[in-house]
Amino acid sequence: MEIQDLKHSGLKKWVDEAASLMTPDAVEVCDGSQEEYDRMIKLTVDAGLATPLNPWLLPGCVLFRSDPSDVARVEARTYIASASQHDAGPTNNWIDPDELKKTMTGLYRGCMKGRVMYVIPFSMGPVGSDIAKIGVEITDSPYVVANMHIMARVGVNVLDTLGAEGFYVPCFHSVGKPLAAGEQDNGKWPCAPLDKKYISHFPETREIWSYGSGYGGNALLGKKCLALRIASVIARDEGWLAEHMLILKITNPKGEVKYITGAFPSACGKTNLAMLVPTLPGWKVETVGDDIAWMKFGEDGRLYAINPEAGFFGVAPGTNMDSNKNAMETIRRNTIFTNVALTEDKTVWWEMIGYDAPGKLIDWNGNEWVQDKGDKNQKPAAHPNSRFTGPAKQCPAIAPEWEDPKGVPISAFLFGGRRPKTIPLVNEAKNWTHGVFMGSIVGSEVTAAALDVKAGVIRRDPFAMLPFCGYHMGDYFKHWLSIGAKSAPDKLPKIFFVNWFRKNEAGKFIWPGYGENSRVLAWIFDRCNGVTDNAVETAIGFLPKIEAISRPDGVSEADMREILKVDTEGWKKEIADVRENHYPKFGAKLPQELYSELDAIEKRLNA
Ligand code: OXD
Ligand code: MN
Repeated sequence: MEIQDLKHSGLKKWVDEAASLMTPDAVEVCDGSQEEYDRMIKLTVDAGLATPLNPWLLPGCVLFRSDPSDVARVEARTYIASASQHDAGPTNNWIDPDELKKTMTGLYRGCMKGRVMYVIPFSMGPVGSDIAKIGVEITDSPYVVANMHIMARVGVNVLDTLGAEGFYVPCFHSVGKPLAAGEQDNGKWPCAPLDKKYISHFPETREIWSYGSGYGGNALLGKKCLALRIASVIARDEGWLAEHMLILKITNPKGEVKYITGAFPSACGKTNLAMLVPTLPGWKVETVGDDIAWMKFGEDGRLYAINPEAGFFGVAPGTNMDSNKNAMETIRRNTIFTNVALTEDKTVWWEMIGYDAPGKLIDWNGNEWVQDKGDKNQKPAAHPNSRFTGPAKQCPAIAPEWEDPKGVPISAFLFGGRRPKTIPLVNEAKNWTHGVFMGSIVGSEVTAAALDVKAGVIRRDPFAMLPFCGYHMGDYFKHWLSIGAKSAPDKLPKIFFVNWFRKNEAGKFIWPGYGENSRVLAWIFDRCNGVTDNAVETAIGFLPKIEAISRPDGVSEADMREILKVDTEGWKKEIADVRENHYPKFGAKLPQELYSELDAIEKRLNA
């Protein structure tokens, strides 16, 4: 399809202007077809950027190795360029939008020389759903086109839905590496140096401008940029929720169904929870989404959620048949792997895949790598943030209604993080405001290996949205409180705090996690079903009675008492930390209701 075939005059003008600024050799409007996907992959293989994998063992799969400077989201180069700095808040990077556009226009000038400009019309959410939104990404990366085919709904039907005047989020993307006459990528992942990378959001005008990175959330602009940072602003303005949440469907032995969403900071097992295989007999968990949920009120006053994405962009290391069988089965075909290791028979390997490295590998840097279990300092073969991009429809646990345009009615919200101490296995909020308080103090333990901070430090990541909220987090808390006022308490989801990561004195996990978490989900299910004799009311919320959660092998009654008690001293420290270090960050925008919750819990703990 050509530019002149575009029926939306605003879109056509925008594409024309982008082409004059970025001066690509050609412009192509993407149609989302299999032919197009195959052509994109062939282009990258021919450019030496991709390796086709073994067609017998991993049909339709391909491996990319990115540049070592381009392996993850770059939060330090991510900007919320609202008109006023105050609106971006203290937790976002800010540059004046006019100044930022000037700088980036300079970078964009001529940036696609020697390349093709692809125009990708995409829908986040089932095409035509009232909750879905349309975006159009302009990119010079065939890798991005192929990934967007999997992660979003791409194609002509999106343009038909957009019509001549519909609303879309314009998204610019360039890898920032023009090619001179005759020059080719020749096996070198194209990107710009770190200090030239920009992942910019203009919340008032709903625009995204990305430059210099070809990787993940920096480049697949439907995901974190549109579905979270820009959508969170639209949701605030329109009275709905755009959240960093998985969506799961759970069915009890009687065949009753509930839908639950959950927000956990990155690397706390959201994808694993969304695809969990229950150990509790008779229970079933199915997947609706693993990373993002958009929720709007239905006419019945309940919140309905859709998964705006169409694929999973999951972290490979640690994914194995025990931790996530459904993910492993999803990625057996038609999957793009990035920065994992390559085996001699052209399959993939990563740390904690469940078996030793089979022979000589090529690591994510393209070097030969032989596993040496004696060498504790051996560099990993797969980058710790190496990824698979796999189609959601290939997941054996995908719920049949995952693409229902109406969404699914949500009964519970879970919040959680890695907390070795204090926070119990599960705790139900007393009411909506108390639940918002719990979401606002979400934190997770970081390890010294991952970040340059002391091991054991808890990093607060409210609602798991810290890197993804497109406006001031104090206003975001206020928005959550206002959502609670829009419906009757019995229509709103109940709110729970969960913690699979409690450790004993010896530093060992007390709770086995993974499929055993179904025992906790069963208790949550019953609470949502109106069961009341399975809980006790405490200073911090409703805790399960000890016998209300059945014990997995290896967990003693004393263990259960430990992880289901109110650790009064620990909670007093928690409250003090929130009061002294966390809430003051948000200044006058921190809603008074949350300080009142803090006072009330403190009073109850001291009673
Ligand atoms: C992700 C993240 O990639 O949260 O989903 O970092
Ligand atoms: Mn995420």
